Amino acid sequence: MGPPGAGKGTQAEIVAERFGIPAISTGDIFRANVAENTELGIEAKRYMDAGEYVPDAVTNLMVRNRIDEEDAAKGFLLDGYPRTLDQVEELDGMIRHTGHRLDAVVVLTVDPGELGARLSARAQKEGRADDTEEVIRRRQEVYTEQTEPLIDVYRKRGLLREVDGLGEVDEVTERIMSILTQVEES
Ligand code: B4P
Repeated sequence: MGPPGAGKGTQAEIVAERFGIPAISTGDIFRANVAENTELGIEAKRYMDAGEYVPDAVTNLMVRNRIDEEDAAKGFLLDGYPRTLDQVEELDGMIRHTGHRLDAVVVLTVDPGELGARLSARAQKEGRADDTEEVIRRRQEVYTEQTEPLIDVYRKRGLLREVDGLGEVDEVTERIMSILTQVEES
């Protein structure tokens, strides 16, 4: 978890590879569908371009199908999911069904000024439609309203691991790895 631009996607890919499990990024799946112009992509694009979350029903079904795939049987890392309280409950139900359990919830914390700079840089590099100044502001608001409350939910469950997301990508990775290695050993 973490606000837009915290580096979730960047870290998720590296960390999942180290553990030999798939990184399941809802943002990436939506973007792939947008690129292929699928029905899901057409629906998701309307929300993403406005900085809003894609409706829970659509997102939950997509994740449910994805974690049922064979490569996720031994475990997976979720990037950008859950983002709402409804998604938290749905995920609980999904993993009860598959027999997985949540080992840890990593939150990347980054100063808001740095987030803006990162997303503007990404806008220039990748040209993402949701990286304009106005949409970035809306995404930050949506995160505060809908996703920040999840931090307390997972803290109460004893699963939360807060990681400083400032610094070089490698430094952040090592911070995450050292925490997750302790979780794995306990
Ligand atoms: P995401 O794709 O999850 O996008 P994000 O929050 O903007 O990015 P992230 O934090 O992963 O940042 P990144 O690593 O790229 O979601 C996009 C949209 O999809 C959402 O707004 C929503 O509409 C929809 N969506 C996704 N999941 C959903 C859900 N569960 N429910 C409903 N809707 C959903 O890093 C950002 C930039 O920083 C990159 O350019 C990177 O190179 C740079 N960076 C990373 N680490 C750095 C570091 N340490 N130092 C300097 N720069 C760094």
